Amino acid sequence: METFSDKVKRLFQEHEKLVTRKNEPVAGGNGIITRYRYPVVTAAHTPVFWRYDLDEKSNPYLMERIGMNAALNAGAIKWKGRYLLLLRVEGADRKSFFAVAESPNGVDNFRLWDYPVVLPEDVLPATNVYDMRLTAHEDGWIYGIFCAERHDDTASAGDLSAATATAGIARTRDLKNWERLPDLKSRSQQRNVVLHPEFVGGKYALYTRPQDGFIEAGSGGGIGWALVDDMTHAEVKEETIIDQRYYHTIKEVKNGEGPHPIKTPKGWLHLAHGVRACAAGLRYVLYLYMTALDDPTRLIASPGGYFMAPEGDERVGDVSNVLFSNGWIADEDGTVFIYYASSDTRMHVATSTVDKLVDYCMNTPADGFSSSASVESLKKLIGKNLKLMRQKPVPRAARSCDSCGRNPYPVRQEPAAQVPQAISM
Ligand code: M1P
Repeated sequence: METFSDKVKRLFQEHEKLVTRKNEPVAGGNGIITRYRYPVVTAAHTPVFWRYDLDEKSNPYLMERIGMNAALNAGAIKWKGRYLLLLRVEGADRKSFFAVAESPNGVDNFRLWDYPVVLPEDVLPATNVYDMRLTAHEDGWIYGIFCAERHDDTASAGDLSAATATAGIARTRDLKNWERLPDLKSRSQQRNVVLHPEFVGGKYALYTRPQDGFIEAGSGGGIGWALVDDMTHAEVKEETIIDQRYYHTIKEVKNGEGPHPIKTPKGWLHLAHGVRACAAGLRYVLYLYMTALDDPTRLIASPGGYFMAPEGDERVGDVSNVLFSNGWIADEDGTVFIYYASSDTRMHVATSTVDKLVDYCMNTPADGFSSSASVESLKKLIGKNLKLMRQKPVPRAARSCDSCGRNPYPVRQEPAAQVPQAISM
């Protein structure tokens, strides 16, 4: 019979196997990013000693005492050569808190630090905190801005789900000891607030997301921008929208800045999420945009559509059909590690390069806001490609149907696109 200590040993062995599992890039894809086979962090990655009381006297059945539900929406930073995720861990009790997971290579072997982050509550205490964006600012501090959620006490009696969203602010120098600063003052509710890494005109700059209610963006037109004199008393006095929402796009209902933008020679590269509504509920996808180096509020590239959307198993979880990212790391060699959560349940990584992402932004057609505009973009690419294909024939195998050997594309019906001899069937 398995003894208590055998069971403990097994728990630790299984956990170790999970944490040290080698991750593998998934072959194929769209040439823009590479997904990885396994999630990088899940609730099961939390240490065994967080979940089990390992004392046989107080836990003779070796049962889980504190359940972990999800590990999601992580901020990210490269720190002393290691890849760190500042996770939002959600317990079985629905409370989220922050915890650091560290990896030597950015794609696997993420191991959580022994203790979760202890965030001082010496300001107005929050009921729930989540989705921290990390910014190593040029002032020398690492700032963490996150959503601080509290019950909306102005709601009618008995309404226990009414809540308010405010941007909580903390800072650290070692990711272990945190100083809590007063919440961001703002006329509206705020979620998805992110600190720009550089001073702009001598001021701190924030990406904001004004919203009328806890969920609804309402009159909040999109991703905003505000300059702040002092992070120890941060207040949004003036807010301008730099990336708008539009009807019938992937960001029709709301959008929000992801991690802080990456500085590239061609401009600031931004990762954000866009939300649309459908019969199945809200669908969250990721998109990119770029702003000018000399003016981070000036949009210089706005590729249409999503950059990443939920695929396969990513589609299902606590809040299905959601991709969300608030952390990425640009390495010295130009590799970009994009950390994203799927369906509010687990963390994944996808890799790309700064050059590829900039190329994607600069050369993906912008949203034309109508079906006919989309067809025009498509026609332009098709026309260009068919011309090229006539000049430089595509190998036969690439255009034939494996089983019947016939051309699967109806090019023969289109007189303008006569297939050249070398690739005709
Ligand atoms: O459930 C999806 C996401 O919903 C919220 O994001 P937003 O404010 O943009 O709608 C957040 O609660 C986020 O944590 C969550 O992943």
